Amino acid sequence: MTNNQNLFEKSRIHIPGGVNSPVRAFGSVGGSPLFFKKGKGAHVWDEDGKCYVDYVGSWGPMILGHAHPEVIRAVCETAELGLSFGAPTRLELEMADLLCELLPSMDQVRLVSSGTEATMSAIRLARGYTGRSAIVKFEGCYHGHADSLLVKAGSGALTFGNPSSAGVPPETAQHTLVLDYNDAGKLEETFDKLGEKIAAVIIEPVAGNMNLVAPKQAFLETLRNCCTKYGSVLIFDEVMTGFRVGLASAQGLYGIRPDLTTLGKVIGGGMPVGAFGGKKEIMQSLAPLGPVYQAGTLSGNPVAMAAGLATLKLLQAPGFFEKLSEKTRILTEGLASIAKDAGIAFSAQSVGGMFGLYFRETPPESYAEVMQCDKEAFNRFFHFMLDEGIYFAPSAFEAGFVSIAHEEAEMEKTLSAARKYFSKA
Ligand code: HOZ
Repeated sequence: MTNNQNLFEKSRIHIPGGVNSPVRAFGSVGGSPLFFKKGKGAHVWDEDGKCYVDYVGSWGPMILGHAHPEVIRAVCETAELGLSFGAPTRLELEMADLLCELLPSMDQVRLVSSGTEATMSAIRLARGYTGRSAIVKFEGCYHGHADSLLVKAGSGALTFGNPSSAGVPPETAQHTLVLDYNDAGKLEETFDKLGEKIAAVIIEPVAGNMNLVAPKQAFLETLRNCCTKYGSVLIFDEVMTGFRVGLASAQGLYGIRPDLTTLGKVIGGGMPVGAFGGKKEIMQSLAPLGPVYQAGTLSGNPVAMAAGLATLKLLQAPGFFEKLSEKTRILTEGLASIAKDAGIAFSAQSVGGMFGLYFRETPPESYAEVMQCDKEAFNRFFHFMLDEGIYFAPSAFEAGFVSIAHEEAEMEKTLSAARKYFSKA
């Protein structure tokens, strides 16, 4: 038994399923999960000492690569001064000022401890601000695990949703409408019928939790117009895309100004963090100013702020996102071309430092199309690449991430392993 397998067996005794987040269990791809011991730059090492080129990057935050010296220094220096005060600190002010400067849609922001907390709070705020209950989400988009967001489509396009997890009361799910991503027509139809009841629409402006699905520009524009026309709050969930697809995030890339934005991942540089912010008029409904309650002992934690500020400082370097996007494009275009030469039904695409790999002729545009991908083909590819020392997300339905520390050598290693695989597949 390997060290990884041994640790997994032991973990199952006191941790349900042996993991603290389901996808880590390798349930989708099969086999035993890796336990990581360390990371440096573009690489991670497991408990058996094997080294991998890492394309998960802690699911997005590690945009500078692992253990970047400046981030580690900021964390250590801040930790020396105390880990948590449950009171305001200067670092929270610095973070709030920086986020509002980098995202023009954000007048004010509140810092929390996770992406789930950010989206859950943004939904409550939108409901409190509008006095309405209904919300709209899109099938395949994931916004953390708050009850009202663990909902799948109901029986018809205009019916409210059903819980997608046990433990979510149907009464809660019944305030959530689930529509198809990129379907502008259905969105308009829904708003024409129910617009005055809709408190908010929440969307991943580039979907990254059903593999990667890129938005159609016209769809995002329709979304903005519908929300403006009916006074519904448009929430961009940029927990994944924030400072990952560009310095101005997805809202800058597509030129759409949301009313509220949720953030996490990159803004914590690998420490637990979340944030939600937007129009001042809406944000002023939050306690202690307004009637919408929200609080947290570790909110704006100084060590997390220090890691996030150090990360955000480095990714503002001139040309950072051009370089990151180019690296990611080299990876996806390389993989697609190798598969094409081998006659395999495979496609790939990237947005900034995020990418999607699909065992399907063309990149999917909706959840239904994602479901048409050949999952078994992905699983075989995943395990071959893992053996070769390449760590992709352990599920056909997750996006991948490249860091600025991924260099030509790592790309070449990846493409050469893929060449070996596709020539035999
Ligand atoms: N939310 C991630 C999947 N899209 C998984 C996070 C984790 O397991 O760390």
